[in-house]
Amino acid sequence: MLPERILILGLGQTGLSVLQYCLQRGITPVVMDTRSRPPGAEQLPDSIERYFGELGQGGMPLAPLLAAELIIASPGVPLATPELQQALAAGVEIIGDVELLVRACSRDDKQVPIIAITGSNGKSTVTTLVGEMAAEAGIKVGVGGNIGIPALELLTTELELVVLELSSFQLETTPSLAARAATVLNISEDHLDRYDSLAHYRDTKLGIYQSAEQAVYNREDDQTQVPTWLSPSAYAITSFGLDAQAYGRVAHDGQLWLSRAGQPVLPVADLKILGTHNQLNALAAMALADQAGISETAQVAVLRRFTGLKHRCQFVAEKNGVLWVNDSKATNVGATLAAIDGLANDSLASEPKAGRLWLIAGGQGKGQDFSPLVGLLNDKLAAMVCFGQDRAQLLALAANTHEVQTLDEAVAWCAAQATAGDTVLFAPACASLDMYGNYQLRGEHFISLVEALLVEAL
Ligand code: UMA
Ligand code: ADP
Repeated sequence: MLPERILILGLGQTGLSVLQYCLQRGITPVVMDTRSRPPGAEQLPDSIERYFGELGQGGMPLAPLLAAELIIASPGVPLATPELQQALAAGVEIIGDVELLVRACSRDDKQVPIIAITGSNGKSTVTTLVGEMAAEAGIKVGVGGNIGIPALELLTTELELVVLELSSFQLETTPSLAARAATVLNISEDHLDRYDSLAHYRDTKLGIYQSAEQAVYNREDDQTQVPTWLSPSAYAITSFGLDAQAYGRVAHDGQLWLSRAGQPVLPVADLKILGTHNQLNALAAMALADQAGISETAQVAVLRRFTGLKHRCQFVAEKNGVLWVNDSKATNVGATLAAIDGLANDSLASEPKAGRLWLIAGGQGKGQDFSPLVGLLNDKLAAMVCFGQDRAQLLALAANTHEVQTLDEAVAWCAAQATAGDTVLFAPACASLDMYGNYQLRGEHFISLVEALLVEAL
């Protein structure tokens, strides 16, 4: 049951979905957003009381927050915001949209199991794989969350399974999550502009295991294990990794296979997604799918055909023997490292690549430590071309860096340097928001620049 006095904090995609949810239940909420023209404002009925723009000391007016019984906060608004802390201290409940979905999925008369996926990288890939596996098995599945579909849009009367990609932001405001199976895929630096330390960011992600029936961790990354403060003995725990245990890999018939409990399931060579990080993604998806009762036949069918999501190590073109790859979704250093590892096992090119690798990087660094890129600059990269807001931090890493102002200049510079056999990888290790609306628009821009090179060549 929802209370009468609800305040939706943050409009945008999430706020709009919460608004619909409230209106459908006969409740007229108040809406607040610190942006003076938040996306979706034009869709608000005139009858809705609203507070837009930076009205209070820290951007939010306190009185409407304190007048609410329940605040439903968008993921872009940190729970640590002082006004929200004051509201909490005054006894106001604060939750997110995912919490509302979780409550709707755990009604006495209808329980819908939830598969919950977080991690620094690979979330969308694994979420999509599990969703497609469920659909292949004939299960009525809703797939959403941070992947770009607000959680409440998944609610239908026929729903049999929910697969949720959850960000650390969403986990901050989802206290009742009790997933059928939950995983933390990996932890590497990200969002340090919102969290005061890597430990704080990691612990927020580990909260996904809270009350899960099955925890699924990554044997290659100790930071993903169920921590002592969550009492690991209370959980059924399994794991995925590159050795032969649990969900892993075994040699069989002269090839390497993905395996379950040492039994071969699918030759690694049959996967169309590249790199060891994607083998880990596939294994995580198998572990989660098993918990959702999805048959091995359905799992294998999807793993055999899945070619990957757009903007993740996506082949764009091969021009004059130079391979151009769009990995705009590499918004942190961990993803960029994985992309380069994936290209080392490259089967995108028509010929095996022995040439040089040129990396285009830059954007908003989100407080990350870029030093893990130094080893690459020394050993694997011909050069890194740096653009965007935090390019100075990247340029300072090594001598083989080159400064440009825009992505247009970066592509033109690489086109002038690269010769047959080389690869140009756009894996920025940064968020796009300094210059683009989102990573998709940034990736589309890169693709259009590469396509323009092809036209010039005609
Ligand atoms: N904002 C304000 N003032 C407000 C409210 C929001 O300035 O009062 C800002 C936020 O700081 C942020 C932007 O507005 O910069 C958008 O925030 P939002 O909470 O309104 O976002 P939505 O449009 O509702 O989209 C959110 C997720 N966005 C964020 O977590 C920032 C989307 O994830 C998610 O797909 C969507 O809900 C549906 O669930 C995006 C994302 O960048 C893709 N996620 C981060 C990531 O993947 O790294 C966590
Ligand atoms: P997320 O939803 O967590 O951002 P995606 O599946 O969209 O994850 O992939 C984002 C980026 O991370 C891409 O650049 C991709 O190449 C890289 N990536 C995917 N899976 C992994 C993984 N398991 N470990 C490290 N990087 C990964």
